[in-house]
Amino acid sequence: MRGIGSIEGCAPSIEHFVPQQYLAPDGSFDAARVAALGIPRELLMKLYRGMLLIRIIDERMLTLQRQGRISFYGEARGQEAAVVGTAAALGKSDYVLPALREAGAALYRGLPLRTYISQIYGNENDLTKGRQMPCHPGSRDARYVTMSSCIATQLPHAVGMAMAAKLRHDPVVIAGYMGDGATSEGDFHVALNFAAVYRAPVVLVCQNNQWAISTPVAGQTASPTIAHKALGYGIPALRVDGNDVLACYAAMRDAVAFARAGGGPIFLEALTYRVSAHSTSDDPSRYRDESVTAVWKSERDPLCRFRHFLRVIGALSDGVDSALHEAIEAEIKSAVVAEEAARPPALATLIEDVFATPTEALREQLAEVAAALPAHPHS
Ligand SMILES: Cc1ncc(C[n+]2csc(CCOP(=O)(O)OP(=O)(O)O)c2C)c(N)n1
Ligand SMILES: [Mg+2]
Repeated sequence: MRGIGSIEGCAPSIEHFVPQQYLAPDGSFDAARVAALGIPRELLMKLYRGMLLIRIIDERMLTLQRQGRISFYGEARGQEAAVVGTAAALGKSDYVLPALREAGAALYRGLPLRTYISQIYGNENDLTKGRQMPCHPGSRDARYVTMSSCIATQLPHAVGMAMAAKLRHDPVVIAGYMGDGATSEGDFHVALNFAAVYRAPVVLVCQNNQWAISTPVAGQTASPTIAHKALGYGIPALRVDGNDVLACYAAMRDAVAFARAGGGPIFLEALTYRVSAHSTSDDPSRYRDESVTAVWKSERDPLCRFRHFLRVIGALSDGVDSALHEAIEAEIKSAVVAEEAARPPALATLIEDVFATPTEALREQLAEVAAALPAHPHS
């Protein structure tokens, strides 16, 4: 999109929906246009680190899952630009309600790596006490609400939180993320309608990675773009190349400013591709042409594109890049060693957090479990 000014108050025509892009897939860019974005070099490097961190964590976690050391994992490979670019435009006191693939946003917002990995192991250090599937981190400190596995349920929550903020005159913005598949859910429509009517300060971000497990986006909707759905509800929409981190950041920055200034909800569609399997329980070669995936994985890779840009502008040398890789690898390795060695959550946590005082029935059941597990080291 050409900016908020061109969309405010009226639906743009379809030609406005050519995705905004600053870095072409081949790495070329218009230096003046990029400079006009005014992104400081320090932030550029932070974006790069955030993207690289996701890429390396995903590789490590996939290996751990294949070795049987963790039970499940869902990669965000190929979507690092959309995750980090959008997250970076939010303020510290804003909130994130994620969908499936935004854990990198939690890390970017300060979730400690060990805490993230403890959640994947579901051990005693896990903030959610092993009660969630792996890859469902949540953090009060990072203002990152635990992901809900039920597709799109986070969207009415995001809008509700935004309404609460509005009623309290709290200038926070809520970012509600979703995948393309989520836009067919009733919750999506409920959330958008309510947000539009009551002008909730929410930025709705769709990572359109073109697949919802085995359903391609063409089988998901007859809408020409996902962004059109927002227009139908009277919500202005932006569309970006989701593999261009600068485009994602710039659009999200505009969107957040729009929502914070009282403009109401705004929608951002980031066009990307799920180059990985849906999760470690999936085999995409059974339902899609993986030669298409190969193109996205190589020529359209968001990390390579951004790395090329950073090299051309002189912000990243081979030495700095490999030092960064090594530092991230070492950080992940020590987090895995520590969290793999950590104990499971104490047995009593099974009945905590439901009632202020656990009921007699729950206490009896706990005793029964404890008796059946005499060797359990934490009962
Ligand atoms: C309400 C609901 N229906 C179905 C599922 C099973 N399911 C899990 S992920 C998924 C696809 C989600 O696709 P999308 O929203 O595009 O996100 P992506 O996985 O591509 O990031 C489905 C159907 C679910 N978790 N919740
Ligand atoms: Mg999808």
